[in-house]
Amino acid sequence: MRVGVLPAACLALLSLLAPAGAAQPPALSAQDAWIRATPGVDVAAAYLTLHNGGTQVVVLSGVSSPEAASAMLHETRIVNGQSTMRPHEPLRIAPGETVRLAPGGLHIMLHNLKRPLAAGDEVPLVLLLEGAGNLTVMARVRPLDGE
Ligand SMILES: [Cu+2]
Repeated sequence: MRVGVLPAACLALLSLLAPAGAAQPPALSAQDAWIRATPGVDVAAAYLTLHNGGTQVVVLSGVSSPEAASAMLHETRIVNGQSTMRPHEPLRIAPGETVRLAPGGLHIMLHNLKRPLAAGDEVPLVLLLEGAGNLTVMARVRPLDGE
């Protein structure tokens, strides 16, 4: 009797594809997300303030954006008087901690933007939280001479 096998297999597959569900809302909140757009290049840096209002450590394990082919967390450092950037993932945020991503420090680097960004545009940033799903934040594009 092989007849019953296929539907059972399909059901098993469906349950695998179903969302994990029942995930608690992330304790992480994000504020003041903005992007510094530089005309003529297809990379941009995004900044925001993250706050962990929960009782557990939140780990930001990655970032993506539908507007960019790739995105990652970067850290700017001064090495031998020169500003360099390097990947910084994952980012651990302790309970009650506020982490500010700001020019000269941590930032989200967007690579291979799919379109030129103009001041006032809103770009979604998807923060991947380890074991806690995603948090999508809208970042507003500021003009280059803005703050
Ligand atoms: Cu960078």
